[in-house]
Amino acid sequence: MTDTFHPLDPLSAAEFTAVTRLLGEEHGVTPPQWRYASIEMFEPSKADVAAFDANGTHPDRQAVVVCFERTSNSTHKALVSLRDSKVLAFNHIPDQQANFTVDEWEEADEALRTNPEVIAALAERGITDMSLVFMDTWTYGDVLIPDKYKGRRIGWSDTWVRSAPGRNPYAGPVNGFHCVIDLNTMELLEIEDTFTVDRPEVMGEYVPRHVPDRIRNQSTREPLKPLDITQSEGPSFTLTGNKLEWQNWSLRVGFNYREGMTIHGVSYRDNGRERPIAHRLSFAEMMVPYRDHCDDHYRRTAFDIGEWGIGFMTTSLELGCDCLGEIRYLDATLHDSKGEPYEIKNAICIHEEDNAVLWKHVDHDDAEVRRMRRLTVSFHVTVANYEYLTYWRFYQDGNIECEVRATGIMVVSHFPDGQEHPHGSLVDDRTYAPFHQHFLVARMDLDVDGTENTVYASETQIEPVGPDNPYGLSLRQVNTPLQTEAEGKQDMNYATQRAWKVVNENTTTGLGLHPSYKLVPGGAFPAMFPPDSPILARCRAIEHTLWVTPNNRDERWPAGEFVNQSSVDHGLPEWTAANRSIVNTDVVLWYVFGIHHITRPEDWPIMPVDVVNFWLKPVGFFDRNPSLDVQASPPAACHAHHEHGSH
Ligand SMILES: [Cu+2]
Repeated sequence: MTDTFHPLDPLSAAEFTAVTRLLGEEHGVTPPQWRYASIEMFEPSKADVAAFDANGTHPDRQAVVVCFERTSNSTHKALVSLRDSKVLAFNHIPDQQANFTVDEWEEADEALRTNPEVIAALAERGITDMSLVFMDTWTYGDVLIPDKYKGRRIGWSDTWVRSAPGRNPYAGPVNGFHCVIDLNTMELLEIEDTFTVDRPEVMGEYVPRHVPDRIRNQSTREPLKPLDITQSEGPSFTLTGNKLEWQNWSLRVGFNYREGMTIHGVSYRDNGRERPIAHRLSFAEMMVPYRDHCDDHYRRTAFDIGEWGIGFMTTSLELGCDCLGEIRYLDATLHDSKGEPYEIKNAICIHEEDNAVLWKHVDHDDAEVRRMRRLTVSFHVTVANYEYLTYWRFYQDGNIECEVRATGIMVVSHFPDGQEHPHGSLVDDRTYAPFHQHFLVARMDLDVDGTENTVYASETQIEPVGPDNPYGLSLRQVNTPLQTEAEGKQDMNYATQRAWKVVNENTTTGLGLHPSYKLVPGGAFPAMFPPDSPILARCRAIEHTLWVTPNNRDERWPAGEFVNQSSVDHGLPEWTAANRSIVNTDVVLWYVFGIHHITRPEDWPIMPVDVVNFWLKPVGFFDRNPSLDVQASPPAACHAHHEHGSH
């Protein structure tokens, strides 16, 4: 087997084990007194990566670790050299909570379900079969933590009851019943038993055998005939280790506990010349505030990346269901809170897709048409009730598309007859789904033809009617360089169709232009918070569609490094307060988009995917259509050649 190692490869199982062994030996970081919240490869600098690519110089292989001691509730951060088998730093981080761990989530469910007080309180409500109960523990924002519990690592739980084994727990909310739990001791601190609602007759099942006959028998849908995707000669891409090459594209796939899949070193081979486009692409934060101030929902603001880690939430993909065609998978390796490694099989899916027509023209009798093929690199995460499916797609015309699909089960509450539910939509009998928003922050370190780039706001202006414009027709495209981080705070503008170009002004193309890639926004919406909201204070990153910062490897988390139980946003608002120059430098774009989810009956009992996307498109990067050389499909594939008409 050839050595495919690259310094950007994620940590291996052996490396996780080496890290925990060193921290155990040198600092006594051992379970169960300690938990490992996160272990991540400390990514080498751009210069170190470049040196490895140029001459094979190995940078130190390092891991950054967040762990916490449970008795003292103290968070520590460590840096470990794997090359030298040495702990380089081990520091106490005061007043910060590490991310939630999956182990805590599962242990809290177990602790609460077996707690005699919980059992007694649920029995009062007629719930006696605890095997049908599921206690789903959520995180807190600091402002919502009762004073008496300040300084502790706590969670609050929803209670859900399946109507029978195997049925959907999220169809059975126990409204007005929440537990507060100390996650270090797994001690029940409080049962909040505030109100009850008679359970309505709901149809919350989506697994066919649990959907009642009366619903299933209504269906007149014909079954589908098979649709087979075959690639008789295999896929057109090559995957060598984590390096992926296809149709002039070249990139690396990475993975970590927090961002899940990451994309590195994206370049395009333009007639033999390797041209960099992006150094690193990932999702750096997700914020999901539920916009309903009732007892059941006011604490429900999830930071799925900062608090939970969408790497930890990544699920295995299944051939023929999640991805169709000739697939290559990458497995991912992570660790539990004991620091022990485990594998997520088929965590990342890589495949080609046919996507209809790429370009076409019919000149009288002569048609030229090219099919579009795209390369899709994707991963899926399940965050308790919800799923996020993420796709990065690379196209033959130089476009890059990022698409996110949200699906899964909405959180619902029941309400008594005659009561209003002003902050959500009716989805079933006396059942509503609260409005909420899914804000995603994409972190994009673009390097368009090199690291030094300048970002321009690119907008269309209407020219007034006048002697030079008698019919009021002319449009002008105005490009404004963003020079400082203050100017880099940008919002969507429908009226001017604002987009943002990342330009390299240090080089020119054959047309004499400065090459650029344009961020074409999609799925953007305003934060919609009153400015003094303490919930907004935790994530001011969502106040703008775009932020631009000079690249700093320590600036990765837009809402701050430690988001669990946070009170203010220590990320983008603090960094950009320095108002650094962003001219002709190594810029990072932070793009805020997502889903403004005004819930619908059609989203229940399981939500068909809501799809949002944005694009990175070459603008003056190439001298002409770079897909001019895409070959025509073989004649056999284009039957019915052709009865022509006219336009
Ligand atoms: Cu939603």
